[in-house]
Amino acid sequence: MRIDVITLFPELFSAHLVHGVTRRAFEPGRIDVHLWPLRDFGDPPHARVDDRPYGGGPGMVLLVEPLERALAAVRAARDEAAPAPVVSFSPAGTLLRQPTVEQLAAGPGAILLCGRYEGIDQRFIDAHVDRELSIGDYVLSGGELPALVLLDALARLQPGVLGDARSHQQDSFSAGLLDHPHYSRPERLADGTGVPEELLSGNHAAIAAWRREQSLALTAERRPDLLDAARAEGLLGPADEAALARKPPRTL
Ligand code: 4FV
Repeated sequence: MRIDVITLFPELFSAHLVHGVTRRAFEPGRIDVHLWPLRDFGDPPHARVDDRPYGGGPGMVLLVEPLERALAAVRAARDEAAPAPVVSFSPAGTLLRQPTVEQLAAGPGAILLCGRYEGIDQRFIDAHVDRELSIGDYVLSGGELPALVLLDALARLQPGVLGDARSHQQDSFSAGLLDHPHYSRPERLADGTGVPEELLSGNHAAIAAWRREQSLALTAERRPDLLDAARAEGLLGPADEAALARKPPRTL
C-alpha cells in the first residue's frame, strides 16, 4: 500500500514511522509512506502557500495553486492503476471510525492532505478531496496529527505488524465492542488488590466468557450506541443478550 502525505511539516512524521510496534508497517513493501513538503510547491518568489481570507477575519488560508501543483506531482509519482482517494482532515469531516480504517486498509492507499492555519481554500476541497475526516470535536493547529492517527490505525491492520494477529482482531471496535480490562503481574498488589479469579483459572472457555461479559458490560455502560450498532450488525448472540440481562458486575 502507498500513502502520500502533503504537509508543511514532514518532520512531524519521520519519528512516528520508525518507532513502536507500528514501525514494521512502514518497512518497504508494506505501507510505503511518501512525504511531500507543501513549501516545495509554493508560489514564487517566496514559496508562498497561504494568504489572507477573502472577506477578512483572522488567520490565513492555504492556497489552491500550490496544493494543485503538489497533488499533480503526487499523482505523477503514483502508478495509479487504481487512483487513491484524496483525504483531508477537519472538524467538519466524517468522524474516523474503525470500519473506515479497514476500508482504507483494503484499498490502493491514499493521498493525505494536512491543512494548516484556518484551513484550505474550499475550491480545492470541492474539486479534489474525496473524503474529509475528523478525529474529534476539537480544533487542532493542523492536519498532521489526524494523519498520524490514521497511519497508526492503518499500520495495526497490516499483517505481521502486531506480534500476534489476534491483537487487532480483539481490539476495541473490531468486534464492535469496547475491549475487556487487562491484568498482568503481580497477582496481588501491595494494597491487596487482586486479579479476577476467572483469569487465573486456566480455563480458556471461562476466560473468554468473562472477557466477553466485561466487554458487553463496559460497552453497555460507556457506549450504548456501539451496543445498538453491534446488535444491528448481528454481532450479538443469545449468550450475549443473556449476559447483558444479567448485568455482570464490572471489575472497573
Ligand atoms: C481536525 C480535527 C482539526 C482545523 C484547521 C487544522 C484543524 C486546521 N482535523 N479532526 N478535529 N483540523 O481540528 O481532523 O487547519
